[in-house]
Amino acid sequence: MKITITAFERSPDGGMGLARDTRVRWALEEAGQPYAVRPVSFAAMKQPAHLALHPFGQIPTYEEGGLALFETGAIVFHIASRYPGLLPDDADARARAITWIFAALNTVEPPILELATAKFAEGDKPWSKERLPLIADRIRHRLGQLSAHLGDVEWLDGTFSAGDLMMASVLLRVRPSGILDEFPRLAAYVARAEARPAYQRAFADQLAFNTRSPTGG
Ligand SMILES: N[C@@H](CCC(=O)N[C@@H](CS)C(=O)NCC(=O)O)C(=O)O
Repeated sequence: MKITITAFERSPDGGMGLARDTRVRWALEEAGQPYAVRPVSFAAMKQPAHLALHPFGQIPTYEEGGLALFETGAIVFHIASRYPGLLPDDADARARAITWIFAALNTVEPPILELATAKFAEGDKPWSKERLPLIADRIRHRLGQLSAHLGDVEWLDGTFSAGDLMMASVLLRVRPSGILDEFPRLAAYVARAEARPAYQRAFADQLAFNTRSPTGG
């Protein structure tokens, strides 16, 4: 069944791979599934046609036959459930890998998002200077806990899984702040994830997509 995802017509990051379509591309590459990408402009994202796919007017979305999904957690979980390669066969190991998807999105990503909001949407507010270090410390607290859990192992729970994909994807978003590099084990973990051929393909594809010429060449 043909898979189509949506992505920013032009990602605001210019192809750094931080927009969330990258994690979906990565999951599809890990699962060996071909897919098409439909670009959506900021204006089109808020129009009825896109809102029918994504009630919050965001990207990415995922269409496969009659199925339409939004939320990267649900999309990556769906890909990992439908295709082999991203979740272990053992039921308990599978449940633990799924737990890491939730942990990445519900526990690690929120303060990272808060930092981006504080910098880019609220950076001109008078209280912003005082707020930023508080958020940075909340991120450090979480990364410290994650680093302690990871220790010196390669992946969060045995073999690489959708949980690692989501966690590395979330951690990549904090790297530009410099905070990730304060945690060498986590920086190395992200580097291992980035070195995976599937990530390399996903990254290259989003870069080509976000730097294509306006005429489509
Ligand atoms: N929780 C959602 C967040 C989706 C999201 O924030 N998408 C961003 C791009 S990475 C977006 O569409 N931003 C534009 C907007 O919100 O108007 C998910 O994981 O899919």
